[in-house]
Amino acid sequence: MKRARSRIKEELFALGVVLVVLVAFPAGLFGYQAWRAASAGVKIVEIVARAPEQGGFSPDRLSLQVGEPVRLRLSSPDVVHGLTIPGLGVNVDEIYPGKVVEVDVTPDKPGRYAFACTRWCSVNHWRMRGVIEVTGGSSLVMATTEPPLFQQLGIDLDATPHEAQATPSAKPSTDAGAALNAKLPQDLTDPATRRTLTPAGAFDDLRTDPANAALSDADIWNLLAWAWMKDVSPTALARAETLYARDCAACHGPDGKGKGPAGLNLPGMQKMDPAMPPGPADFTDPAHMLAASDVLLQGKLLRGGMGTGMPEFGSLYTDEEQWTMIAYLRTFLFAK
Ligand code: HEC
Ligand SMILES: [Cu+2]
Repeated sequence: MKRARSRIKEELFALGVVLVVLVAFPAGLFGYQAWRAASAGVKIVEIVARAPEQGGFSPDRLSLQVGEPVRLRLSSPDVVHGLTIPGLGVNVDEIYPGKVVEVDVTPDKPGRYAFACTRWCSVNHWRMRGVIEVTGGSSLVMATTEPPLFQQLGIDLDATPHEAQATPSAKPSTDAGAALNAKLPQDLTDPATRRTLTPAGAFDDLRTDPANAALSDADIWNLLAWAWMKDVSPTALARAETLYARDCAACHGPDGKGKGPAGLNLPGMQKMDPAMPPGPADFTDPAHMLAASDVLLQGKLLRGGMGTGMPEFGSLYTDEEQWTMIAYLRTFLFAK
């Protein structure tokens, strides 16, 4: 009898343990989360990140209020994703399947903030984008954005691609250009003007100038490499290199030759004008790249290759990041 009773006691105890594990503990956790959220007055927003074929981010459109604290709870049911919301300073490198990552944000300005996945989660990764619409506050602080340079200058991004006539026989070198100690014309020293010029056009101008008679063609190319790269800080360039690996290499290739795995069979490529390149641009092709101004390249980066599958990066990169990215693209042709 006594024995049986202690058995019952043991069983009751075990049942108690099971109940605590099954009910009380999760309830406590849940309650804790809710309490924590409520205590901070934080609005919880769940965002599930799935590979684009499975729907990408859901939701991919969010509406938030200026000054409203929000806790984003990010999760993934499939593979590792990342999240960047550049306008709100949010960067999450890893959203592991089965784990929840929390980030707190309080938008302080109204506007449209693009967000994107930062990991090559599938060949369609570059489609994985979303937008946060922030309203409220004073509409006076709404950022007034100037139209991009290519629009101000009336440059047609889709004009027939031109090819440079003269191209360097070896990779121009910035160091060799600097070592020449030559005086650059004003339009090459002023970044705003230089961005509107093509390296090939600048070559023709310098070559026909009698003042440069003593310089070889290679010297002039070296001088131009230096003119294009001298104002770019190594730190900014290193940042662009990271962004390139994250956002561009899958299509344009780590070596810039345009043969990245995600660049093959892009939707819309077949339907493209036969005059267009058959895939992502080859940044190592001198005839093509030296005939493009920085403004043109930035324009394409801002707008994306319509119908070609190249996404736009205007909403993800700051102005400075855009220009240093273009400078980084030049390093595929201009060596140290
Ligand atoms: C999904 C694939 C894809 C991704 C990702 C991608 N591109 Fe492209 N890109 C293309 C394709 C395709 C073209 C060619 C069509 C065109 O010229 O518009 C192109 C063209 C360009 C051009 C125009 C070149 C020219 O000579 O006209 C630039 C500049 C460029 N990409 C830069 C970038 C940068 C920088 C990134 C990363 C931030 C990037 N691209 C990411 C597919 C991609
Ligand atoms: Cu992704």
